[in-house]
Formats: sequence, C-alpha cells, structure tokens
Amino acid sequence: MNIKNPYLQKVYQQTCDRDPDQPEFLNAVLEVLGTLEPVIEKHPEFEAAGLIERLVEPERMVQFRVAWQDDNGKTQVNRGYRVQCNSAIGPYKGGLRFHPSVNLSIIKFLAFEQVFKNSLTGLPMGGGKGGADFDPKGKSDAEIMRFCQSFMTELSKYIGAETDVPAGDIGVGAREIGYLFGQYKRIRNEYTGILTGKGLSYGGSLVRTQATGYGLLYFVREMLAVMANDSPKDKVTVISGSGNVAIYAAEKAQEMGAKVVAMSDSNGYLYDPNGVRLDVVKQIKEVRRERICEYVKEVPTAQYHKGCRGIWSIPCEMALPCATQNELLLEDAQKLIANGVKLVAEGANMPCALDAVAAFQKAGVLYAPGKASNAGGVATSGLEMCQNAMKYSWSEQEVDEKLQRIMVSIFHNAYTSAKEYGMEGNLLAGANIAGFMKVAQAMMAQGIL
Ligand code: NDP
Ligand code: 2IT
Repeated sequence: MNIKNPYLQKVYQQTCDRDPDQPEFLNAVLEVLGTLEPVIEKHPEFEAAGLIERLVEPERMVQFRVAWQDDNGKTQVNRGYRVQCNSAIGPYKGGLRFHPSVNLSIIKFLAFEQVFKNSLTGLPMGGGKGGADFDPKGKSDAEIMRFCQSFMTELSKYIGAETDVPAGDIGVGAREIGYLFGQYKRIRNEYTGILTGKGLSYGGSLVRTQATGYGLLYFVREMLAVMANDSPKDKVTVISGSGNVAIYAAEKAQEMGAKVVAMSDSNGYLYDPNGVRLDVVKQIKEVRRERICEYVKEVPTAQYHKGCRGIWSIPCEMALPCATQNELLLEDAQKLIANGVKLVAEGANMPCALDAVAAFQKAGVLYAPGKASNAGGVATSGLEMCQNAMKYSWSEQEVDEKLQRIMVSIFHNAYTSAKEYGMEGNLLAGANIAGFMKVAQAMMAQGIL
C-alpha cells in the first residue's frame, strides 16, 4: 500500500521512526492512512491542527506486572497492558486478549483499529485494548481465576464505567470476564457495568456471546444483496478459527442456508464436505476446551489436516477469516481467487495481509474489512452498557434487531462514503473514511489535546 499525500506520508514516516519495532501497529496505521488521502485534501484544517499526528499517538498506555501462583505453588509473572488510544467520542472501549503472542505492538494495533470500528457503530465509544502474554491453554480453572484476579487488581486503577470499559477477545470469554468482574467489585465495592460480555445473571446482555459472528453474517447478507444482488444461501463457506467469533459466524451462516465446510484452530483444520456439525464443534471447543482435531473422531467422514493456513486451499465462494491477524497471506489470497472465491469478510481483526487485500480488490472479489464487518461484538457491548446504565434488560429479539440495524447501517455508511470519495465498492476506504470523520470532527471541536 502506498501513501501519496505528503502530509500523511510524513506522519507515517514519523510513526515508523518512533516505533520501528512495532510491525502490527505500523501495518494498521498504514492501512488507515493509505485510504485517507481524499479526506485530507478536502480538509486542510486537519493538517493545521496536527490531527493525524495525534490520532496515531495513544492518549495513554499502561504496562504492568501480573504475578500469580500456579497449582504447584510456583510464582509466575506475566506482562499486562491497557492502551487507551482515543476518547474523542466516548469512554475507551475494547477487549482484553490473553495469548502468549501479546506485546505492545499487537495491543496498540488493536486499540487503533478499535477507534474507527467503535465510531462506525454510531454509539458513543472511544477506542482501547488490553491484555496479557498469558497462555490460558492447559491452565486449571483455579489458575485462570488467580491470574484474572491479579490482572484486575492492577487494571482496576485505570478503568471505570465512564472511563474505560474492557471486554473479551482471544483467550478471554465468559469465564474470564466473570472472574475479572468479581475482583473489580470486591476491590472497589462498586456494582457497575465495568466490563461487557458479562454473564446474564450479573448484568450481561442477551446476544453478546453470538454478536460478533451473527453481526458478520448480517453485514455479509446486506453486502451481497447490494453489491451483487445475491445472498449467502447455498454458498460453500470456509471459516477459520473455532473460537467465539468463528462458531457464531458458522451458526448464522448455516441459518442463512450457507454450507460451511471447514473450520480450524492454531494446530490445523477440519474439512467436512457434508457441512460442519456445529453441535460437535461447540461440544469440543466450548464445553471440553479441546482441539479441533477431535472432530474427526466423532465425524469420521470428515478430514483433519495439520497446519492452519491450508484451510485457504479449499475451494469456496465465501471465506470468513475469524482467527487472528495475518492469518491469510498473499499466496492464500491467490489460491482463493484461483478457486473462484466471491466474497471475503473479516471476522477477526486484520486477518488478511495488506497485499492479500489488494489482490482481492484487484480480482473483483467482494472484500469487507474487520473494522466494519466484525463491529457487531463491540456494538452489542455498547448495547450492554446502555442496559446497565438504565438498570434494565432488553429481550433477545430487541437486542438482535438493534444489532441487525447497526450492521446494515455500518455497511451503507462504508459503501456510501467510498462512493462519495470516488472509490465505489472499496469498503476498506469507505469504512476508514466514515469511521475517521466522526472522530476527527469530535477532536477538532475539543481543541488541541
Ligand atoms: P477465541 O479465543 O474465542 O478464539 C480464537 C480462535 O482463533 C481459536 O480457534 C484459536 O485457536 C485461533 N487462533 C488464535 N491465535 C491464533 C494463531 N496465532 N494462529 C492460528 N489460529 C489462532 O477468540 P475470538 O473468537 O473472540 O477472536 C477471534 C478474532 O476475532 C480475533 O482477531 C479477535 O480480535 C476478533 N474479534 C473478536 C471479537 C469478540 O467479540 N470476541 C469482536 C471482534 C473481533 P487456538 O485455540 O488453537 O488458539
Ligand atoms: O475486537 C473487538 O471489537 C472486540 N474484541 C470486542 C470489544 C468489546 O468491547 O466488546
């Protein structure tokens, strides 16, 4: 991706010079700045106010020690983070990731993306992200609890229902949110909506568990209808990952009549030409917390292959990457294109490398960037915050209808913005521009901060 505008180019270069060791963050900055040229040309006041320089510098970043005892009584030390990127349009909002790969670059990239995503939802949420380089795999329940309690003891100093509201992400689901919430309540003696993704018995919202995956398919349905006069029905579909986002993307895709033939985890992928049995996947991943290779023991007609990127060599019409960043590279994109893929929509955050995205766009494949198509999770978190503030709960139907409306509106916002700036069909540019404009206007109104 090239940046032609001299101001954007200068800011990108300064960002590279400042943090040369943060490839994921620099990639996310390049992806956004690479599409903002027409906006900057139309609004010279943004340059005069140093707006882009401020946008790429998080408002605050904290890094902290998380010490905890394992089941053998041995002390373990992990590193915790919270990056509060931008609060122009609302309190910081964004998930927590527990994965051994977590570092400052990854948390900064996720926080930066979250700023635009949250803006696109239309709800008043700024952008943040956090996490730890803790590996939940193979840990006992008691170890997870002790880790979460130690993590929250420190994090609680920096968050608040009107300041910063974390949620889940990779490695942080309902169990972890429960332990984190309990510890916050115990330390502060305060029962507030400090986290989203909570259990239904203590302030959670219906549909939050399913929201990212369902939202992805609501977006895809609208995108296919408007851009191709088509629908997900009967489309052979490949979904990477088998976590929260992947499972509920698969569920809604099947409900819409698509044929989901493959899913994966970080060790390998399953191929089930008869259509993936989601009851089996849920049992393995959600209940037993085991590996996806177990699937073939229960469905012997399916195949299991080691290595996760092989999933992109399966011929399909829809590809939904729902695992992690940079899981789909240029050569994977080329295979998908050669096999006739029609649509790629991101459930994960930046799963497609920038040159893979360029290849899809060049080949005329419909492409949806994660900051638009996976925004259903954080949007429903926003609805959870709203219910908490009202001390009230909406029905499943009410939340689901609001989620559908938000996803349809995000699609149209991105689609229309792309058209307005002469890039019809380029949802990446459209989503970046639409997400950026609201944040930029709020920043301009609030002065130099
Ligand atoms: P989960 O922890 O529930 O699942 C993650 C899935 O991705 C697992 O199948 C995991 O496999 C796989 N995975 C993780 N890291 C890697 C890796 N390095 N290589 C290959 N596979 C990997 O997380 P979520 O489903 O919540 O998150 C998935 C993606 O969606 C992330 O990019 C996240 O940021 C994004 N997202 C999540 C939202 C949410 O509400 N949860 C909202 C919007 C986006 P394994 O079990 O082997 O690790
Ligand atoms: O990447 C994301 O949007 C999330 N992990 C969800 C964040 C949230 O606050 O619900």
